Amino acid sequence: MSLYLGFDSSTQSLTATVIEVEDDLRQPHGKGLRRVVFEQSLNFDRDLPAYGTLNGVWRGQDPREVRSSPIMWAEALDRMMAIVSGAPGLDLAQIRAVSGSAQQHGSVYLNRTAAAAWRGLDAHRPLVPQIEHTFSRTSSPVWLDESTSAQCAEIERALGGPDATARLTGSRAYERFTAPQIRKFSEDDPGAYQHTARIHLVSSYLASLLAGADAPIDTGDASGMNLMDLVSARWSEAAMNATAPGLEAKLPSIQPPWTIVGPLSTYWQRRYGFPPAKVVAWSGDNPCSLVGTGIIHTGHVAVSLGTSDTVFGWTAEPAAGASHVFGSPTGGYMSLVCFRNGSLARERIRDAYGLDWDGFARALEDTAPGNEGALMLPWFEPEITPHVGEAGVRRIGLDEHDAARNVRAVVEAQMMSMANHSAALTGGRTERIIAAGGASANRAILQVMADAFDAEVWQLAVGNAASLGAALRAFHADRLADGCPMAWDEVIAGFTDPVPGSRVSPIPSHVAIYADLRKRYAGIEEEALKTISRRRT
Ligand code: XUL
Repeated sequence: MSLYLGFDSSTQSLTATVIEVEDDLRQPHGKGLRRVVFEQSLNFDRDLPAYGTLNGVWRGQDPREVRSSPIMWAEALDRMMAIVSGAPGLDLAQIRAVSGSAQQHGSVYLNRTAAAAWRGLDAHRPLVPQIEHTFSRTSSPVWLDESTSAQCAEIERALGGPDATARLTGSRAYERFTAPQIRKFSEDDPGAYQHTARIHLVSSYLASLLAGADAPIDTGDASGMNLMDLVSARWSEAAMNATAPGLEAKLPSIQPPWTIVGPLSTYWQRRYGFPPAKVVAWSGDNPCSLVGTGIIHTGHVAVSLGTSDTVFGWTAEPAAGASHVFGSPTGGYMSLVCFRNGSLARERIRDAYGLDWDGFARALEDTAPGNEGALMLPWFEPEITPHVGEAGVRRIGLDEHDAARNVRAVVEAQMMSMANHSAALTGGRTERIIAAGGASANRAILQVMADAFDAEVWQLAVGNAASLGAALRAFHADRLADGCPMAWDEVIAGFTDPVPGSRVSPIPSHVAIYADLRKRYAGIEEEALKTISRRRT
């Protein structure tokens, strides 16, 4: 029996998942016992209140600036390792490998003392006091940050425009991506930038803490930076030059997602009794979710309904039209479209009309598909897809006082927008959708999804696809390192099957309504975008 530990350091919480895999190598792979034996989360606002975050982040005077605390993430990791070590029935000695997932794009700025501090951690003292002096910047910009539009424009100009930037790095320059954030930091605080010896992503920073050594950035998370040449999987000279001076020396190396960084450092072994398990490179939450939702072939996509909503799929080649192309942890590419007004927008509507989630679902059930022509553009916050720089909700034929129709309008808008903007991921032939994330428990929402996409929707059995994906990546890398590589189908078997009987099928009469309405929605969206850009120029 082997255990694998996966983490997910997301915007609002840190989750740990432990999977158990029966080691009977006489059994064909995938046939032995496989199960999740531990899953627990720490919520940053609730469980680490001293850091004063709201929904896991700090907002600056300029509301476009959104940051968080790398020290808080470290404290959460320390606390979670203590919790895992004390979990009843978990035989720590059986843990063979550990990996993790982290919110993408966020960056951690370290001074010259960091590497030595990680190497020399004293198991008799907690982690935080030993690392709090290792930062050249004590806050980390995260993916919700929208403050770098000027830097995006400059980087795109230097790289030959948005399309050329997307061809080179997998995405055009986006405000939340790491390169524009690094550029802004180097301009706003050149002294602190100069004193930065290392810039890590959230993923590689936490892997470094576990291994007590400077961890690489994996190809999956590196492709969310606007800095990696997507095809060669190396840092791009041109992108680094377009970003900030002297950057190359500050970046860790890029390595494949199955790289073993080293054993768990003696800090974790002596303090909590962990074995010297392999630390496998961490990756971004989206690449990890691709594995954790079992999306390893084309034609299937996952829709993750979280703080942001994302639609993603696996493609052998970068998909034209995807807003982002990342390296997939399974080889090939992960194409993803990200919508910022996900749970955020659903919660705004729920709260504005004093509903709970049951009331929200009832409102959906009580209203007709198509909402009698009423539409909403749900840009409660600036939107990533389509790019909308300034928040502003638009209601078309929709009475603001009509709670039920506003509920339907926000969900229909989200599903139609996702279906329209993700068509390139499957060439318009989506066979199956795996629904993940908190709101996927709501079958009324899934019915709108099935109808708007004209595809079967299945619910995912596990709670946290990203930390499960991280545990599965640890399993895969461990077998590979031990000379018994496994195909990915075998790695995920028994872990990522959807909930039996959870299928939500599209209803043909509804599909017909949405086929028309999706065109109308696209037209209204296009008109709104024109007024926004006219106002800007
Ligand atoms: C993807 C994105 C988010 C974050 C946070 O590009 O910004 O999905 O990874 O989950």
